[in-house]
Amino acid sequence: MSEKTIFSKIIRREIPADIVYEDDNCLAFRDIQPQAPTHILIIPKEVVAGVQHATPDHGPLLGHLLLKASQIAAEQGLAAAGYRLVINAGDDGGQTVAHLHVHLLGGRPMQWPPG
Ligand code: DGP
Repeated sequence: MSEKTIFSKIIRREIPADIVYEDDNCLAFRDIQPQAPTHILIIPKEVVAGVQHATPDHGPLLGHLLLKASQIAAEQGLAAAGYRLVINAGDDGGQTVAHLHVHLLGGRPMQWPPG
């Protein structure tokens, strides 16, 4: 596994995180700078630097991340009111950690367009 980012260290339990879900392919934990009452990051255990670096081989993994985000949202009690999933890609997208991650945001009404 690459040792590139802080998320790899979270996967390896080298730094603490508030983990809410884990399976063989992904890990979900609470964002350290929450932008909503519920703010969870869903990341693949395989290091993919961002969705812009995903290949067709990553299709099942990308699907898995979205399905788990939906499952976690339901477990967090967000399904009825709704929530937002965000993937930031690259500098203009606001991506700061070069390890693919899906933001799950909920617990308040979201604005559109995003900033
Ligand atoms: P992005 O800007 O899309 O790359 O989002 C990266 C997110 O990662 C950002 O919302 C803050 C979060 N984050 C950065 N470092 C840590 C950390 O060490 N622990 C946790 N739980 N979240 C982190």
